[in-house]
Amino acid sequence: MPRTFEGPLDGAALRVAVVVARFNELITEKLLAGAVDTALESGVPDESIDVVWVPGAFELPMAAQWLADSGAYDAITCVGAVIRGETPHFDFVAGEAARGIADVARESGLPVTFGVITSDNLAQAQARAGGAVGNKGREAMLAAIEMATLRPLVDASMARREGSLA
Ligand code: INI
Repeated sequence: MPRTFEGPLDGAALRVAVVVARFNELITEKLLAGAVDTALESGVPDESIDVVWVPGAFELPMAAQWLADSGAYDAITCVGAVIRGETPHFDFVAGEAARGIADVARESGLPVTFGVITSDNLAQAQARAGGAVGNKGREAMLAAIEMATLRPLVDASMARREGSLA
């Protein structure tokens, strides 16, 4: 039988941060609410949730890096909304946000999750911010919690395996 690892969605012991972009705030405030509500529903204590605002999605990776470097969090969720119709540099802003957030996650070893809507128009963004297609902030927080609780399971198992081989 293969050994299987899956992080439980239990945030009781976690400290989390949400980094939220102010650009398209009518959308991002809904993503923020989705992320915070999901953390609370998953058992993260209210006092263990911090929220950090930045100007736009382009700035999300830098703030996430600061928070990761602080050592104060088990997981970080980034939320933002980049809407193609509103900017000729959509691809740069969306691409840098995605690449930067992935870089911070890999380099810090901390779950830093991507709750950034990238859509063609406002209606598509609304649908993904608590509308018909769900809430990207909620999805990103669930991913953050799952990854944060998965890590110790994997670490402990690998340590046991190394111990048994020693
Ligand atoms: N930032 C966003 O979060 N979403 C957008 O749709 C957007 N548009 O349209 O340009 C946007 N631009 C600002 C950008 O994120 C930076 O804040 C700015 O370039 C300063 O670095």
